[in-house]
Amino acid sequence: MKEITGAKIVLETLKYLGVKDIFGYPGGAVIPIYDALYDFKDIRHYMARHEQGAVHSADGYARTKMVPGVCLATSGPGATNLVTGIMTAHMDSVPMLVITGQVSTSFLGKDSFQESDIIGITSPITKNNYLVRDINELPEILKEAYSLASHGRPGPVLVDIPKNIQEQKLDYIVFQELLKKEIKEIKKFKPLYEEKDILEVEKYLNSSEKPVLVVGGGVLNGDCVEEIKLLSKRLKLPVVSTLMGLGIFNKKDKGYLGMIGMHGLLEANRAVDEADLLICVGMRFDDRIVGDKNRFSPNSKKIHIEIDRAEVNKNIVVDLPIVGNAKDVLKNILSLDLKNSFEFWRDSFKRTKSTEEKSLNQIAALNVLNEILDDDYIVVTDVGQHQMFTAQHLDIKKPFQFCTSGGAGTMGYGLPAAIGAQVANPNKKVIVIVGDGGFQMNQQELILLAQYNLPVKILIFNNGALGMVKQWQELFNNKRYSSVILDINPDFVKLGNAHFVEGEKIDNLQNLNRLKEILENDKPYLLDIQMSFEHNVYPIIPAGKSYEHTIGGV
Ligand SMILES: Cc1ncc(C[n+]2csc(CCOP(=O)(O)OP(=O)(O)O)c2C)c(N)n1
Repeated sequence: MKEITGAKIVLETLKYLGVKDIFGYPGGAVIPIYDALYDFKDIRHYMARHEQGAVHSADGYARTKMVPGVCLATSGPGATNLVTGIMTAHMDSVPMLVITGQVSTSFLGKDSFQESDIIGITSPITKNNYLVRDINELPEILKEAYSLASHGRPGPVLVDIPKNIQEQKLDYIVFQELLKKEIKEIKKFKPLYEEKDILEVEKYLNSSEKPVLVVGGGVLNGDCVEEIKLLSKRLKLPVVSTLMGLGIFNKKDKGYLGMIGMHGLLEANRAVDEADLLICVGMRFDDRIVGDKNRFSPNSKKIHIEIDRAEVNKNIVVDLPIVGNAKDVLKNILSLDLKNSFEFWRDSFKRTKSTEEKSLNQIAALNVLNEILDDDYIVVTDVGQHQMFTAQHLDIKKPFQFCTSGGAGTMGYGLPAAIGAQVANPNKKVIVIVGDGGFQMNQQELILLAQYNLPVKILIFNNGALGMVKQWQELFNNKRYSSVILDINPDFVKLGNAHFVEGEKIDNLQNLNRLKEILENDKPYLLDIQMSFEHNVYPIIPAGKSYEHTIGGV
């Protein structure tokens, strides 16, 4: 009788689901899976140098390929090292299948060596998680988990597999049957809105003179970019975006004013502040968008189109919630005979233009990038000032071209996420913009560029500081710079070289012109770009405050 091990079942099921690449790190409780990977030809395993690297790579893969990213780690510390990455994916609704090894079932609950209750630990940051106790359930659980990850509002799902289940064997024919068996159908999401809600939209539009369309990451996840663009064109609406929605609209789209929120562009925030109607799609009124919730867009009625009913009326109480699939909702709205046009109001805004810079700084570097980048680029950022500068000034041309940790704001995300994005998109040019602080959080992942020939270009915006925190200490703590000055940094170019990545330091504006040549090269490259310690990101609305408290910006 031909048999198959639990470990092999994992790989065969992943293959069946169409998984081609996984990111992981081995250890005692996953040795059977790694043994099965040894001669398994259909899945490529990318070996991170830290589990946090693996999970962020799976995240970057998912965000730029629109399929769940898959990562694998051992029990105990291996599994807990994934936690930040799972939370990062959870906060930004990124589909991900996380597989962890667990101690054998007879050792569960005994504080066994490298036992951690990863189910308990990740319950609040996964869509669901499963501890597999029976090999017969393994194929079904993996299929269900994979499907759940991208169903409805996407997110991470974890499957914890005890070592003895990986070692057990199952009749191969039984496995084949289980593999092909339809999984319990995840019921198609039943919309919670009714036709009358769609008709209400027309009423709201008819009594509005100053509507603004607010787009969030849910528009990307909900595959309704086309519909949202049609709506904005038909009604001639001004449009603003959350951080997660960047790329849906671009500079060429009429009425598009850019990012809103704490570091939103002045005109974009002004539009929200002055609006009498907000049509918000696939966003969740995060506090970085809202600030003071009693003063957020104070004169507007609010329509909220959202798939996750838990997000409705959570942060902001709205006037017309429409809970459902945004694509369907927008199609329904578009089928109304809407005659409204808000051209005059829309054209009263001028999108904030990036200033021309005379010295080397973040904006100057982004201005140069804007001249180079075309549809073939993917830009990943880390977290901090460089991220906000990029969100404000980079002209992201297309959906899924920009990848950043929004809700979690996870430093250390950039480099491994860029690795995942490059694996997912071998024919695209992947750039990661990262601060000198954040780069040091997962710099060990550099070696993957050489190991797997990944031509990622690293742009370190090196300002000798944990810039974003320094900015807060400067503005709100009387310049008491506490543990934010990085006056001793590694020599980043040498660090790159030690990982077989060439690079150079750029310390004047003229040398930035070399960027084009560097970015076109098919090798990885590291640029250590010297930025001033002083340069801060403006505008900024202090936390918990509203538009009228905006500091800076032009
Ligand atoms: C894991 C983690 N730890 C701490 C923070 C808090 N934090 C937010 S931005 C920032 C500074 C980032 O500095 P750097 O990477 O040099 O980028 P810059 O702001 O200078 O562009 C810090 C410490 C965080 N977001 N994530």
